[in-house]
Amino acid sequence: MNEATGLLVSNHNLVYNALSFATATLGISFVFFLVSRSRVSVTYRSAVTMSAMICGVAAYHYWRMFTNFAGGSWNEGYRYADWLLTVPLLVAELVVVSGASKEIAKKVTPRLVIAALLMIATGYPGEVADHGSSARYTWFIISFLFMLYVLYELFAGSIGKTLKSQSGEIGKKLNNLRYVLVATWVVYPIFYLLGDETSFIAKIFNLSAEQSGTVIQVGYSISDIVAKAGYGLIILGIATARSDAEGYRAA
Ligand code: RET
Repeated sequence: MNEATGLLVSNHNLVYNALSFATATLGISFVFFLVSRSRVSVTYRSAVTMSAMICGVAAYHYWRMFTNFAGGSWNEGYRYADWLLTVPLLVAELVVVSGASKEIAKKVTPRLVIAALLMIATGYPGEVADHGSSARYTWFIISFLFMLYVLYELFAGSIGKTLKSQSGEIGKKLNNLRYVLVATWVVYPIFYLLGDETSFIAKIFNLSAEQSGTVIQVGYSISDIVAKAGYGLIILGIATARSDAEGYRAA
């Protein structure tokens, strides 16, 4: 048993390593996206800048989480502060590379950003509520509805139609981007549920309170790496392909 965190040593080490790994991966991704900006034309540069911002902000928060955890304290607020800043950027950069007209982008971006903010803001009170409490499930459902709205826009709304209407290599990449977004987003509510040992899903796996606490932290950390750095790579790929197609040659 680790005296500071109350976790079994093996579980403590797993969370410690996941937080450390995420700090390093996101920190180096920040540098990578910064230096990659010149590979794309001015039109798409803001998307790559956003990837750098997302990874930089996240590296800072992971560093805070890692040092806190290593020192025996924990504040879930760091995660949510990180998501509050990064998740709206993730949806905004998708619009930049989507090929949507300026009018559509202007209309849809604020809607997507606000829905993403509300999804995170309403998830937080549930995350810190007592395990098994009705507050935990009520906030879950409210937050989930905002997530469904974002997915609706990406599949059926005007951005969804713009993404679907494009052919060739870029069309294929945009479609992949959309599916990567769905796949990386849906795992968060699943880890939220797994993190409460009284939930039906944690019971299926017979998780103890300690195992639940480990699964949620390791799960969120891995998901963040894929949803931030991995997703950023796909965005960069699309931005590069669009720049090439428009005749841009990097210096
Ligand atoms: C919460 C609370 C429970 C309900 C739902 C949630 C959704 C979280 C999501 C987070 C995405 C984070 C990303 C971070 C990457 O940088 C808040 C866990 C629906 C979708 C993509």
